[in-house]
Amino acid sequence: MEYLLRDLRRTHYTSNVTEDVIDEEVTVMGWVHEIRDLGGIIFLLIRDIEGRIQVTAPSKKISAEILEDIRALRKESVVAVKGTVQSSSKAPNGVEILPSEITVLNMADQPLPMDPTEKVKAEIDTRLNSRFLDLRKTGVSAIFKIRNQMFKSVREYFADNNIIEINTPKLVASATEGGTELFPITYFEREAFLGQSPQLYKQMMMSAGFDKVYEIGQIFRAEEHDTLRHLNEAISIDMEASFMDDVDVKNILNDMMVKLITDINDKCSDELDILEYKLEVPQGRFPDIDYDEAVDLINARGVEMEYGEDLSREAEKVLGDEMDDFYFLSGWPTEIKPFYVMPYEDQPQKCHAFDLMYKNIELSSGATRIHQYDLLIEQMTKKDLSPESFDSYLKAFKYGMPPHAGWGLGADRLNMVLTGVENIRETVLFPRDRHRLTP
Ligand code: AMO
Repeated sequence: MEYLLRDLRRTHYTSNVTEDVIDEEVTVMGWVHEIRDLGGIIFLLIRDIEGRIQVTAPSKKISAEILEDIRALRKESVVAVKGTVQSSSKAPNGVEILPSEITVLNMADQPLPMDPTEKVKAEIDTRLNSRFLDLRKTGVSAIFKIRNQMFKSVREYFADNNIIEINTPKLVASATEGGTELFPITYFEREAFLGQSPQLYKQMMMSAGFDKVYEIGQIFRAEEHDTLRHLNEAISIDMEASFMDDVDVKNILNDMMVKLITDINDKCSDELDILEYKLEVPQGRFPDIDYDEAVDLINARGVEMEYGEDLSREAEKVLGDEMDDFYFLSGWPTEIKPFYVMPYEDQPQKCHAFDLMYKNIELSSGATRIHQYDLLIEQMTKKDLSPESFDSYLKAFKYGMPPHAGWGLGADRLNMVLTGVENIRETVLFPRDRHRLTP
């Protein structure tokens, strides 16, 4: 048995083995998905990133040596199969490969810790414990193919609108988001934290004159939540724009969602079919409900909510049932939003903050920011934050900070919406939650 690649190279992915290459010699490489030995004939299903192809070995046509090699194969082993393509009405794709050479590149141990053929449903924990095998499933890799298109479309949207990509530090000195906890770390002789949000940096980039910026990066939240929508390490798509307010950046978010969903429908139709999921492209502007109105509505539907509270799960469900799929929830109480959010001029107990909701999931939060130094200090003090610990941030507001606004959009939650999965862990290769730090 051979285990090395040497000068062996793939000539075709399984998806390229079609009626166009009948009678041609091809080499495919992948995993042994299935072996069916009927005595006189053996069927192999080889799987790669693109799909599966049947390899058919009738004992009358194939050498005894190759038949022996096939019989020795174990499920999920890695192989290279060279052979001739022939048409077959019985093969799943109408063609099959008649093998002339089988090279085992790695034999898989048995039994497998889990079955990656989707025949047996496994619990999420079992799946995550052997995630490399779980990710071999077509239905699971479809989520990540959609995720790939999601980031591609988002980047395209930003590039088309002259929004500059930035990268900001994730090792930071202070908190930005009230309410969620920080992960402390030891940074040489001092205490530091893992960043909760690029908030302060994206705002500083407005003072730096970059006009419009975005970042796609990790955010770390030491929340003890154990829900289907929270992770302790998530990906946030953040944007910030100068000379704009909350309404302008809502429009940006709205337009980006429409492009994104249109793209996913156009470019990932196979993956959506695999997931048996339909995505509707939203039309026009998303409706907008004011926080006060939402509180009244929630109470009217029998779920108690006091003015000034954040939405409970039950309250989110009420709104999800009443509103369109996508909607904005705006005009939040200043008290429960972070210090950097601009209060209404005439009614400072309310502020220019909004959330973008999809049914009952919060996808994004954003706001017009305070750009005046004195007002920022005032708001920090009201929230019991010490301005001294924000020195390097505050400096950026003293020497020419333009009015600005922005938002943060949870990429993993967005991925849930685009694939229809109900557990956020499904959208992350190696999720980090309250109980999981491996693999
Ligand atoms: P916020 O804290 O609301 O706002 O976060 C923005 C979005 O990030 C996602 N998100 C999470 N996703 C999974 N697990 C978590 N634990 C988690 N926490 C947040 C959500 C959320 O809507 N600085 C502001 C944004 C801004 O104003 O620009 C911020 O971080 O989808």
